[in-house]
Amino acid sequence: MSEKTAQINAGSEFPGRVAFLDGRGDLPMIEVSTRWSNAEIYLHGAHVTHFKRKDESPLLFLSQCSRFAEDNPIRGGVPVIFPWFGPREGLGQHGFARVKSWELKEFASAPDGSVSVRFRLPESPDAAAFPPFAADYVVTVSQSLALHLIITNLSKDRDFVFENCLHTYFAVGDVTAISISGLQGMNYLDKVTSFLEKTETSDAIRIASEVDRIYLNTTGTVEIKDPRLGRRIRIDKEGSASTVVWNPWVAKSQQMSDFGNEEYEQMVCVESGNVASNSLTLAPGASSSLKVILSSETLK
Ligand code: TA6
Repeated sequence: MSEKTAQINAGSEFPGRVAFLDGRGDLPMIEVSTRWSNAEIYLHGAHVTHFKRKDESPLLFLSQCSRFAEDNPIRGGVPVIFPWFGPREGLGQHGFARVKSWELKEFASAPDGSVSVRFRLPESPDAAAFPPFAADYVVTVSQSLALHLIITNLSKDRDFVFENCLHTYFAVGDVTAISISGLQGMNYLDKVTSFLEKTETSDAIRIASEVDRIYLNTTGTVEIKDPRLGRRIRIDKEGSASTVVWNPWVAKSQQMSDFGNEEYEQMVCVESGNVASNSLTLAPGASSSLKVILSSETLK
């Protein structure tokens, strides 16, 4: 496929650029450039794999060992987890949305120069067990990265029960030096200790071993302070009651063939969604909206 570049809003002061390219594994990829930042999004999983502000290092971690192939999830960036989170008897982990090729519906640039790209999950046999639904995903690239997942229950008579999660992999300078705030006092299920329920006592969570926690009933902003890269990452969200914090550490890293053995040192997942006891039930015709805004600033 040749490069097709659409100069959108040619008349506006800050034209945004959207380019259609052959990405890794020859998977179709959209490159978005704005006056502040650039991003890369694969139709495969509607997967944002790269976001970088002009004055900073990349915000998202992408494994050097990631596969870029149909039916395989991409390791890094922002996997879209839907319609279930975690394992499910006889089915793949973390739903099927992340391994499907989404349809590009439209892209547009706002007068300020931010660029939005909308995707729709095509119908698939994998969804047979669920009521009919529509899944739309809008990625907006500007000074920050905004991600908006809209699920609509198209059934006339069945409730739609599902989980969703934007499983963001953040790039960090040294995972042992970062601290995560905004979850103090929240209850969480600790997957490392067989989902034992615990309460977070710290407002500066540190990573010094495998961490895999589902924080429940938490709707607030979470921040990652990264002294090595000299920045604070801010995760604002709407329509999300769960936050998942994950770092595979040493042993799990060695078990993952699409992840480097030392890469755990450069990443942390802080994920926003509705999982476990926070799963959603949509009445016929109803819609849910999960919105996450990822931004960063230099540490003073
Ligand atoms: O979100 C954390 C988690 O559920 C971990 O338990 C770990 O399995 C991670 O997701 C990655 O899952 P994946 O299926 O992408 O290997």
